[in-house]
Amino acid sequence: MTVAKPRTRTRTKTERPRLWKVILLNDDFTPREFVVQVLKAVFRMNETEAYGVMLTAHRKGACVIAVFARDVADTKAKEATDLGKSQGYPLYFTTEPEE
Ligand code: TYC
Repeated sequence: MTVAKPRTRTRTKTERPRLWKVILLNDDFTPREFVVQVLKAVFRMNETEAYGVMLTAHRKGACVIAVFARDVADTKAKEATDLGKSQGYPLYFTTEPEE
């Protein structure tokens, strides 16, 4: 008697963890130059990159800054938001998962 060997194999899928976007939100009070300083300090941007991101958020209401692992995104968003808060500004960074 011939016994057919099963031809299906089970593969363990390890999906990569999703990356999280850090998003800068515009407000009417934080000085432009302060936003640029925070972007340079927390996200290691140069003047040109930081100015461009600040201007996009200013004009469009929000701007995606970068993507990180979730804990890094959350930590950086909080650190940057806290820098604004320490100077009395409502500057706000939020995070959301990439699709
Ligand atoms: N809109 C602010 C102003 O006119 C500057 C600003 C830009 C604030 C971007 C926040 O995410 C921001 N002073």
